Amino acid sequence: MRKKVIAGNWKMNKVLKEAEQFVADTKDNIPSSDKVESVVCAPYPFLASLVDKAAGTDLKVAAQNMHYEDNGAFTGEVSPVMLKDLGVTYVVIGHSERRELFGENDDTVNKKVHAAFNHQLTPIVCVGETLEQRENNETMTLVENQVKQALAGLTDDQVKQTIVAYEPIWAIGTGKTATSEQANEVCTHIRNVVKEAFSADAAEAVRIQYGGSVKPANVDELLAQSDIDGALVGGASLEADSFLTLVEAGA
Ligand code: G2H
Repeated sequence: MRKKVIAGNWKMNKVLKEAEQFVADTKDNIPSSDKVESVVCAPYPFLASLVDKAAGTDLKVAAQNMHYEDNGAFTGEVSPVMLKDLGVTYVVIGHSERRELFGENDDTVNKKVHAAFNHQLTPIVCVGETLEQRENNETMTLVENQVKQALAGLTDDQVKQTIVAYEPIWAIGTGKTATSEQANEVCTHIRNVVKEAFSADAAEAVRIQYGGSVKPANVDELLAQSDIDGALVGGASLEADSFLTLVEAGA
C-alpha cells in the first residue's frame, strides 16, 4: 500500500509572518506521518524558519525549485547543498510554471532529480500537458516522454522514492479540475511507463500525485482513484484549515 503524500505548493505567496503563522496553526493537527506525508513547499526565504518551527512535528518542508549544481557562479540560484543544510527534505522539480516561464526543460529536470538524490532530498517531479496538447491527443506521449527523461539514469531504488506529480496545465489555477477518471487514466499510464522503463517493483512503489485545482471539495474523489497517491495543491493549500482538510483526506 503506497502512503499518500499531500503537498501544498504556496508558489510566490505569503510573507514570513504569514508563513510562520500557518505552521503554528497546523503543526499540532497534522496527521501522523505513518498515515500520510504532509508537506509545505515554501518560498526560499521562509525555509529555515519553517523547518525550525515544524521540527519534531509531522509537517515537512519543501523547496519549490533548486539548481542542480552544488555551488558556483550562478547568481540568484539556490543549491541542493543549501537546502539539505537547512533541513529541507523535499523539492519540487520542473513545475509547469518553471518550464513555461523560466526555461526549464526535460534535461534540467533530469539533472535536478539526480542532484536531489545526491543530497538526500525527495524530488516531486512535475509533468503534464497543455490544453492544446490534450486536444491534439498528445497527452499520453508527451507525459511518457517527460517521465522517461526526468527519471533517466536513476536506480530502481531511487525511482521507488520519487514522487511524480501529474499536473495538466489547463487545470492549474483555473478552477478546472481534470475529472478523477481523466486524472487517473494519465497516472495509470505514468505507472506503466515506469514499469516498462524500470521494473514492476519500482512502478508499484513510485507515488504519483495529481495537481491542478485540487480543493477540499474534490480531494476525496481524486484520492480514491487507483493510481493517484496524493495531491500537489496550490491555491487551496494557502489557508491552514483548507490544508488540514486536504491532509486529513490523505490519512
Ligand atoms: C498546480 C497546483 C499546485 P493549483 O500548479 O502545484 O496549483 O492547485 O492552484 O491549481
